Amino acid sequence: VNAASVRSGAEDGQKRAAALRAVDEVEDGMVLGLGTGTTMAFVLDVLAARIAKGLKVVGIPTSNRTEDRAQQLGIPLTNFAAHRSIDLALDGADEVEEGSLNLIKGAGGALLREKIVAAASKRLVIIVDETKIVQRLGTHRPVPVEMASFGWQNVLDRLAAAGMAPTLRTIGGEPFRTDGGNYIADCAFAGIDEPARLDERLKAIVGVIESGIFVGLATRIVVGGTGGVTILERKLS
Ligand code: A5P
Repeated sequence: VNAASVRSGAEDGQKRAAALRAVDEVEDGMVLGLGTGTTMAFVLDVLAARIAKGLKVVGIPTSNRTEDRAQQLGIPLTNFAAHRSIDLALDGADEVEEGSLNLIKGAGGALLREKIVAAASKRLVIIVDETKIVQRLGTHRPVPVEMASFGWQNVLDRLAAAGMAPTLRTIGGEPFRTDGGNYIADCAFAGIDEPARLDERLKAIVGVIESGIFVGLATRIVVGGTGGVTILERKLS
C-alpha cells in the first residue's frame, strides 16, 4: 500500500460522506441536475438508495457517463424538452475558491453540459473533498476550455497569443472528444485574479464554446474532510 493509494482511499471516504450529506437536500418531486465525475458516482449511489425507498425525483444527466450510470441504478431520467428548468443541480468540481465559491470544472470533460445545467438550476450544490478548496483559483488545476474541433489548431494559437497557455487534451494520442464532439484546451495559469473577466476573455475567442470557470453559480459547497463534513455558503457582496 503506497502513500498515494492511502490518500485516495481517504478522499473516497470524504467524498462518500459529503455525498450522503448533499443528497439530504433532495426533496420529493424535484427535477435534479446530475453532474459528472468520481464524486458524483457516490452521489448517484446514495440517490438511488433513496429512490429505492420511495423518493420521487427525475434527473437531467450532464454526460453520457452519468446517463449510463443513472440508468443502471434505476434513477429516472428526463430532459430539457420535458423540464425547462431544474430545482437542484448536484455536481463535483476541480477547484473551489473559498469565500466566492467560484469554481473550476471540466477535468472530466463535461463542462459545457454542466454549465448549461448549472445555469438552468435554481440551486447548485457542489460536492468535494477538502483537497479541492483553494484560496485562489487556478493555482493547482488548469482551466478546461471547450472549443470546436473545426480549426482547433488556429483556436489553440489564438488562445496562446492571448496568454492562456493552452494544451490540447488528448487520450491515447488522439484529441479527447467531449460528448458534444468538441475538443478541450487545458489552459494553465499561475493563479487567477479575476475569474469573471477571464471567463469573458476566453469566450471572446472565436471557436471557444465554453470555459470551465463557473462564477456566481454555486450556492453551497458540501466538503468532505478529515474532520467530517462542512458546508460553505456563498458570501453575498
Ligand atoms: C467534469 O467535467 C468535472 O467538471 C467534474 O465535476 C470534476 O472534474 C470533478 O470530478 P471528480 O469528482 O472526479 O473529482
